[in-house]
Amino acid sequence: MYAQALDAVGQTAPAGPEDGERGQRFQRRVDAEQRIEPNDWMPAGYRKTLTRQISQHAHSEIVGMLPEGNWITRAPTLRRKAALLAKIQDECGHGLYLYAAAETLGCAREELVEQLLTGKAKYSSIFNYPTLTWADIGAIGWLVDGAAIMNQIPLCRCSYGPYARAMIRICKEESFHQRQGYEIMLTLCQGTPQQKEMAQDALNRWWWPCLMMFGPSDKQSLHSADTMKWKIKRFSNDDLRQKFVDATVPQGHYLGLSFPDPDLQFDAHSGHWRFGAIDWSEFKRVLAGDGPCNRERLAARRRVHEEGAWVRAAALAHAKKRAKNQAKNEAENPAENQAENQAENPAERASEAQTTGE
Ligand code: FAQ
Repeated sequence: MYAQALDAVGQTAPAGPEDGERGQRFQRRVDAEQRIEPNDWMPAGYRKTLTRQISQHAHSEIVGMLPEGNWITRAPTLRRKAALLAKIQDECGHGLYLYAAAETLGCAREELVEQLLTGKAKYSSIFNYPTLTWADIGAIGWLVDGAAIMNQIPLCRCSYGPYARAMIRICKEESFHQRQGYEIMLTLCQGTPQQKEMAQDALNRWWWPCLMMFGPSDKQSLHSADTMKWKIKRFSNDDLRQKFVDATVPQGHYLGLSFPDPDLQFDAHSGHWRFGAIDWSEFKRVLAGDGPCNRERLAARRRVHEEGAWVRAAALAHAKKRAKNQAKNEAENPAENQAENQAENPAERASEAQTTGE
């Protein structure tokens, strides 16, 4: 009820023959690593899958504030509280840049938010797990942000300009988040035996859900073929998952922690850490709305949306009043406004001069 289960493989529409010469030209631009911008022609399938991915990403950032928000009032020191507050505000900012990027594809933000609140849109499975102890805040920074960075760094080279540019700033901030999380884990692991145990317990609970963040296996992935061809995604789900495991296992060992996977072992031949089978039935359950916190997360988003109705109404009333005053002012002082506009837009004037040959 809260999110859809996985649909049938091969459901997305690739750039079809109906796109003809335009479609081929588009693909040549993508292949030549040229950025696609909002006013450029693009295949309907490209627009659709980008809107889907960017909006799901935005929803994830917004819902992702909730598990950490749970610990703001209980952070152990003032320094930890300040860092956690700043991190959560960053996640909110990421959500807003991403909604803005999705809007450049022609859909209204209200519509996207509505899809989240009605349970039609997905958000990352990871945010349906609870934060039971302070160590979970360390584990989220270290592992969840670590996985997010692994997935998002290649998105800085995504073929769609507004998404790629949003990702640059987001990745810088995520990298700070990852380090603050690892530092929490390090402090706990160098503390009392109870603190270390708490860190180990957090790793035990977050490890497998973090591996699921990268999405279904390549064989099961619905969209990868299209999104890789369109250079939205640069690496497959399985490749990114492997990169994450390779980077993270030595970090865990440095902390003196063990991973909850008896099959985890280093394969000297390939240079990779081989890991055990992921329980995809759990992933499907969480996507279908039956994870530990799905209902709680959506109920929280719906409640704050309702409580924020007066802010949206006030912002709209203010914008309307401003526009009315501006129109009145322009009607009363046309000459003054013309001069002001010219002074404000030197670049526009220069380009006008060029086209008129002045
Ligand atoms: N959870 O065909 P694919 C963060 C869905 S941000 C839920 O492989 P695709 C920051 C998928 O949407 C974390 N659903 O899909 C932070 C599709 O369903 P649909 C979010 C998932 O798009 C840190 C279906 O399964 N990051 O953590 C998941 O090619 C700390 C089939 O899958 C992004 O969104 C999942 N884990 O690849 C915030 C990054 N995986 O749409 C707060 C951008 C798959 O057909 C605190 N997104 N699905 O109904 C991506 O890179 C891609 O969309 C993937 C999925 C890799 C997530």
